[in-house]
Amino acid sequence: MKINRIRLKIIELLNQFQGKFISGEEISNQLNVSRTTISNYINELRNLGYIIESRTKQGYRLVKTPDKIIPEEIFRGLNTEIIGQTVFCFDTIKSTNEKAKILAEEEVPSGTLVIAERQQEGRGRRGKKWFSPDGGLWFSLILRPEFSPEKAPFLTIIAALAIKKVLNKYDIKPFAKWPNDILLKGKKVSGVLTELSAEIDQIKYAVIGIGINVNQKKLPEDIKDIAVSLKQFTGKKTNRIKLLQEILCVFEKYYYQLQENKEKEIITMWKKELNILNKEVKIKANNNVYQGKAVDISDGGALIIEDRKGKRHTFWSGEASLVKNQAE
Ligand code: BT5
Repeated sequence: MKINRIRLKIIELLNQFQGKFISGEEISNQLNVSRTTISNYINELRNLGYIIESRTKQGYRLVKTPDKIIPEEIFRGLNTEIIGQTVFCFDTIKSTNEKAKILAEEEVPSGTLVIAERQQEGRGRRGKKWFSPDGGLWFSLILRPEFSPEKAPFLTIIAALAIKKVLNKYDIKPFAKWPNDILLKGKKVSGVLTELSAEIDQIKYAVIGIGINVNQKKLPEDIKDIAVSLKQFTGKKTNRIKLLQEILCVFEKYYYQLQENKEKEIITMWKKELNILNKEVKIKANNNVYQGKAVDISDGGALIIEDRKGKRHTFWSGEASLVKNQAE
């Protein structure tokens, strides 16, 4: 489903008249389309889950907007220039990252958002499974950055920063273990998967996949001990559309900074948000386990740890865990 101009305008008008009736005639005049077309669109909206009351002579009244991923709802109130301005919404999809890669080959604009209610084959890093049932946010952004591939690690970092900053604003203080690992009380609430199509000196496109457990009351058996949703953590339901819009907006701000070569600023922010910094960690990478203190972020965005002998190791990715007796 893509944004439809008439559907968008009708939704906007119904919202403008919040709680009041708006006549079919007025909608049809404003949109310059027939009453029958309006009536068809109203029925389509009802099928999508909108509750719209209709009364003879008075017209239509919006009673309830569904808690659904609908492109026009994402677009309304989205305060960005490029990120999310083109949207592809799906009910069920294998993986938004996979779909985004196909779309990226088809020349869709940079900033395109691919989002689904549920994924059947959601993926984590290195072929790991990402459970994506109803109630979460599962989306991918297609980007066509003009910078060189060596700056790509920052894309994961700014995604993690955006998620974390927005959750901080919601008074949920997550723990960033690694850019792809955002935790609440030691359980994973969100993950990021960045995939790249690049030549040596040029990125053709990047796909940033973001998964957030939001309103699920229960999580699948396989992950229930290691994962958590915002609903389970706060006890409250979160407006997914609003959360998404805020993340996209903050992400865009950082993305522009990256385009303007302001990596230093990003590193400074990341150092404040990366909660394993200055802690004793174990890093599993390349079939080895390294232990040491997470001491710094390199200019390129990698994690630096210092082992007991004072030797420094640089990690671009891996599995991080805190050495026991340190709070997550
Ligand atoms: C990640 O991988 O954390 C990246 C997750 C990216 C998911 C998004 S959803 C939209 C887009 N489309 C996709 O197909 N993927 C992206 P990684 O760090 O490798 O973590 C994977 C591990 O997290 C799994 O092995 C499980 O242990 C755990 N896991 C799986 N599903 C989870 C969930 N819903 N919540 C928390 N943890 C989960």
